Amino acid sequence: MKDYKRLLTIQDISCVGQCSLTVALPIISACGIETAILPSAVLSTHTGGFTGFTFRDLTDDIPLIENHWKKEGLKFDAFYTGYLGSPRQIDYVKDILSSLGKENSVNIIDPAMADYGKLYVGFGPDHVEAMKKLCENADFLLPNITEACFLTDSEYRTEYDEAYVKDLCEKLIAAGAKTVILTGVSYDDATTGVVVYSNGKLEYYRHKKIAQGCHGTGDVYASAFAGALLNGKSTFESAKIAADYTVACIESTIGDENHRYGVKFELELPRLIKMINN
Ligand code: PXL
Repeated sequence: MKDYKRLLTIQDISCVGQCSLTVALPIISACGIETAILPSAVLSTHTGGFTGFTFRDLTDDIPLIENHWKKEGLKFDAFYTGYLGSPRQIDYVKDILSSLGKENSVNIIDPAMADYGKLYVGFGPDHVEAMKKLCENADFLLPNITEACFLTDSEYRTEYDEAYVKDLCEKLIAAGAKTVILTGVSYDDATTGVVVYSNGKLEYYRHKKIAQGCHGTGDVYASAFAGALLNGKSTFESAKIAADYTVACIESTIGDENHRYGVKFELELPRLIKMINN
């Protein structure tokens, strides 16, 4: 019988916006992984570029759901956490990682809270402090440069060299993460890439940079990474597959001026599955 893994992903549902759960559930499921969800909040849209969005906080439901699952004896092979709505919610999530994990369960943590040097709307320093504690538990930590800076109290720079990047990774490892996958690492105008850092070794996968910034690409990346990793791909191969998939999703979307809130990740799912099965 084919190995069949069960992952729990905890993040919000942004009803429209192609990010968080509306991206994670289809992508990871398409990779052949049973994907349970724990919605941290329900928003009418994501918070980037939209105004007047609704926000239903589900923090109080989290321990109730956790307790039910505990009674049912449900356990997970892997966890993938993304955007979390409040520091209290982050504390609950930390508890779930220890109470509902199997012996060798894998924690994939995307500290989705900031980009372009700034925290997302509604987040402050208390959110960063809570997220630091969650990240101590990461087997795989997937920040962008902005998030890595907030998590390590480092200066955010738009121009940097490998020494700066290595320093960020080392600080994240010193804080408890086992492997860091740092996204959006760009040393020139034409290319960007992903750094994989663990056991003192830094590897870099460079790929094409597409000028237009699209929302939700961090979530698409982390979901594809989780899907590849749980299919037995190595960390570097998973980081590379996720990067190639994300670039393809952006390329499928650019040029459509009405579609600036997310990427058309659905159109590229066959490509992702092919790379995973290769
Ligand atoms: O893609 C990250 C994300 C997830 N969820 C919500 C967001 C964002 C980014 O802005 O607003 C609600």
